Amino acid sequence: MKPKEQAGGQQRNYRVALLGTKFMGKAHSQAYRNVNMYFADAPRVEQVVLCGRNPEETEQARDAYGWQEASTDWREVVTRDDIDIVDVVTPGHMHCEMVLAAAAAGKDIVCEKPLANTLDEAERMVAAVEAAGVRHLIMHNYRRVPAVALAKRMLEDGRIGDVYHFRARYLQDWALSPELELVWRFDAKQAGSGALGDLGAHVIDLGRYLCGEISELAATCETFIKRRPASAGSSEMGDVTVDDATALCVRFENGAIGTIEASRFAPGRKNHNTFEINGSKGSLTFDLENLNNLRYYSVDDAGDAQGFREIIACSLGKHPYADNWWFDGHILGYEHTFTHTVYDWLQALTSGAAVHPSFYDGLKNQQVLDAASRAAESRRWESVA
Ligand code: SOE
Repeated sequence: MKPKEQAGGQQRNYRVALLGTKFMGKAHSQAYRNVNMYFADAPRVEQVVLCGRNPEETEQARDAYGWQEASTDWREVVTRDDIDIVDVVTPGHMHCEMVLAAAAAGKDIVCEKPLANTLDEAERMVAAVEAAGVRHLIMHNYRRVPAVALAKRMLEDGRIGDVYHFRARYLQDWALSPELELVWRFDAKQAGSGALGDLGAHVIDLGRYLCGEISELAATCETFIKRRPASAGSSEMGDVTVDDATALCVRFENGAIGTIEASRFAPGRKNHNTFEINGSKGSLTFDLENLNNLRYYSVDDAGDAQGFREIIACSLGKHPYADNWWFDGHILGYEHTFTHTVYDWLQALTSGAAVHPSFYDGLKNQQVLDAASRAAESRRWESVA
């Protein structure tokens, strides 16, 4: 659906409804709020309505995040004529129903990762947006860390040569305490999976984005704390029904091989999304906990100066998105990646250019997640297709 036209056919604005108010609601809200301040050529964004479950909490979030209206009725909101974009940031078990409703209403759609809780849901979501002819984006924001976008550019320029390895880990440690209650992320009905879908989906997307499609994999997973308090401080216990950690061995269609790990049980690793790519002409390493930097090794560096270079990827005129922020070395953060993604999304909506990552990427990601679950069960190599 095209936004309201301004006299003379100019693009007027994109009116957004955001479904979800928690962590991702805040991250996406700041992107809509900031994109026009930092990206002068971005189409105008109007934060029209924020949807949540609890009226008081949703009203507080509306006020804090800068939305015009608050609602607890997402079904009504997605049908409104004054909404162009629906952005779904709720827990995974709500993604499918919300996306199907927004697609039926002809809205362009953003959805948080992973796309769905099951492969079947992901397939239905892709079919729905295709039938509706709407545009769609999955918020794999780490593609638009400037250092990651630089890695992509260097790979495309051939500076790393033929890729041999993609070695990635996404490690956190917030689930270590057995006292932590059964939040929704420990419930397969709400989250689909645990570390695999929450963290693994990110590194799978980076692997696909930087190295190509994954053809087959072996997997193992573990739930280290199998029962947790049903609610904070409760003596009643309940079952954890998702993985606390998953490890994959993967083969790419282009012949590269790799390992992918996702864990919430790595003490000291707070948001350690890291990869290393080794190729015929060099290597790249990245660590989200040091997200402005990309480390690069070139086989062409001669003599006693050979070694990994530390690139601070936020220099004007050199690095992706850098010209829209500050001067060289005035580093960026986690939230900027959402603003970059929203900017590129709005530009694509306006120009009609391809969006990445789209729900097609989300479906491919879901196929890898599904293969990983099958492989962990079968203890055999499983093909992804
Ligand atoms: C998990 O703690 C989490 O919030 C993920 O769900 C997000 O996708 C990631 O960006 C940060 O960590």
